[in-house]
Formats: sequence, structure tokens, C-alpha cells
Amino acid sequence: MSDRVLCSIGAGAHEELLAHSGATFELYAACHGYDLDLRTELLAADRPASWSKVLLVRELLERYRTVFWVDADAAIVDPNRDIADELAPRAFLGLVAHRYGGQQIPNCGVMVVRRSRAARRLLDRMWARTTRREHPWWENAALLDLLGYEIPDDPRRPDAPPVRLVRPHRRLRRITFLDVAWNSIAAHEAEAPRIRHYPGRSHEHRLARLAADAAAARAAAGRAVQR
Ligand SMILES: [Mn+2]
Repeated sequence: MSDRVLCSIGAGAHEELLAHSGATFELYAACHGYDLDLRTELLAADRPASWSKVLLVRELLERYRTVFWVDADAAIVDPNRDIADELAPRAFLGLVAHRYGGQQIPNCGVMVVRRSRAARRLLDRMWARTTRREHPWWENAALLDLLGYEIPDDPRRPDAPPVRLVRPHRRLRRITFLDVAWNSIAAHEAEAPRIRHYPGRSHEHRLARLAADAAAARAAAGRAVQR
């Protein structure tokens, strides 16, 4: 058993997405010596699916020193760097803050978590934040609250106020904001993505893009073996 794990959940219709994205996770795990924990069942059937990631990451921190979460609607397209090397020495969480529309929004679609009391506490507090259970950003909304961001109740409304960091929490000092290459999205795209993520897109769009990403990742891995 490794001290690092890469995990994700693709339940229901998302199982089909995970079939493609998971193929890219396998390549990454083999490349950097991670265990792989891919689930097709939710851990909390009484909450929207996204919340299950909080429980899975929390559970895996009991057994692993480093937990790397990637959403099932994201593919690792360049596995050459290990995300664990991107964390600052005292940081317990690494993630990308997307910048668009004058806002800066940390995104839980890709997260690397280092085992520590602070990490466990943050995940427990996210889970306890049941006021965000049905928010369109789910556990991501809970995280933004806990970091001191002010967020709209319904960010999908065209007149929604922007996300703003109004009460920066001291735990921000132990968070590494990763280069956007680690969570490249249409609204904030990396020039050379390591992970492509398709939030808010249709199932068909995600399926087609993830299938293409997985095929490209396999081909690149095949070329690396031949060299
Ligand atoms: Mn996602």
C-alpha cells in the first residue's frame, strides 16, 4: 500500500464519465505510485452527489498521508508532474482558484489534501455546514464560507453578486493555490493543462470530451513506453 491515493466517485449517470476519466487516473497513479480508489456508489444518499467527496476524502485521510481528489468530469491529460510536489511545506490543502468575471473562486473539483489535524477539521466543518446542502455549489459553497468568501445564494442568476473574499480566514495561510493547469475549465483555461475539467456542461459534452482526453492520454503513455 502506498501512502498516497487518487480518488473519485462516479455514481449513476456519472459512472459513464468515470469510465473515461478513470482511465486517465490509472495512468497517473501508475506514474507516481498512488493507490487508486474509484467509487460508483455515493457515500451519502441523503445529500446531493457532490457532498460524498467530503466523506471519501475524510475517510481516506485515516489511511493515507496524501489524498488527491479529481472529479469524475475531469481528466488528467498530462501526468508528468506529481501534484503532491506542488504543496507548500506547511500547506494541508492545494486547489485552483478560478478567475473570471472579476472574481476569484477556489474550486473543489481538483484537490490535494495532506493529512493533518487542520485538514480533518476543515473537512468536518464542511460536512457540518448543512445550510449549504442544496446550494448549487454544494460542498464547494461550504468551503468558500469557511475560507471567508461571500457567495451568492444562487450563482446561476444573471444578476447574482460576485464572489468576494470578505473575511479572509487564517487557514488560508495553509492553502496552496495551484496553477490553473491543474484544473483548466472553459471560463479559465490553461495554456498547457494538466487536468481538463468540464463543470456545468451537458452529459453528452462531458462524455465526448472525456473520451477524447482518455484516448489522447493513452496514446501519450504508449509513446512514453516506446521511448
Ligand atoms: Mn466537476
